[in-house]
Amino acid sequence: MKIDIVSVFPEFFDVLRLSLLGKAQDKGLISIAAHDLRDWTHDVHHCVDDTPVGGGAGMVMKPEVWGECLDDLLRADAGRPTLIFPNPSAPLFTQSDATELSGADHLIFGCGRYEGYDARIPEHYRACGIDVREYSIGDYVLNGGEVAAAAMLEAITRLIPGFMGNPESIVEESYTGRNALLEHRQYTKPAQWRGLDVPTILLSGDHGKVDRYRRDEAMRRTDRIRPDLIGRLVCSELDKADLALLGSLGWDLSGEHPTRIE
Ligand code: 6GU
Repeated sequence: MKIDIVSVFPEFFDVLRLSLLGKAQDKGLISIAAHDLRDWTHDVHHCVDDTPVGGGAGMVMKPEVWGECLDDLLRADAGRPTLIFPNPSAPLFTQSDATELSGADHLIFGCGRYEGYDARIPEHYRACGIDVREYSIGDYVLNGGEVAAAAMLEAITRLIPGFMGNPESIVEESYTGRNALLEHRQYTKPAQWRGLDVPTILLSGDHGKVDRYRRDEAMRRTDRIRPDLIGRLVCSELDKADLALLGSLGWDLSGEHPTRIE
């Protein structure tokens, strides 16, 4: 997978050399290039923004500079590129978006700063028939798209076959698959630490019991912290023990999805 990132702070992405992302680049699984948007300006001040039309606070990134930059990056493309613009006012980026995009062959992240970018930029490339996505990474405000792009990039690339040392760790983790729950808590040795015990059932060696304990724990945690995820489970895909537990936690399981009993 080829990844281009456009930003006025391209050095921000030096961190992507570290850890598994660095290894994936060394292995040739992905190639990442961070570009300085100001390289596509023609004025002495390398200006990339201007005041918002219609008034208001802050600055908006100019379409002409982005247009020249993205045209160049798209011209170099042989496959099907996907353009991604981090945007706090866009739909939430989810694990299923990450899964879908992990099959792409070229991603281009366009990181806006200040109050954002001219809305005609994504509109133009969409009209050209390019796959253009705008995503937020959560309900909070960042100074620019850089942190959001790094988060999405990490979520996407770790799903590329061969990226992870142990591919099984992807199968079991939170938010994966149709019946997504928060993951159960994890423990390692020693069995006792500062007066706190590992749950004894995990030491039993009985895999069936351990699996059930973990599943119950995952459902209880999800019920408490993210009941919206319980509401998205599919009742017909739950086993007897799942249904009994959710029933005891106050869920009605007679429909397609669980609903809270008031
Ligand atoms: Cl994608 N950008 C910015 N600036 N803030 C955010 C965000 C994106 N997602 C959540 N907050």
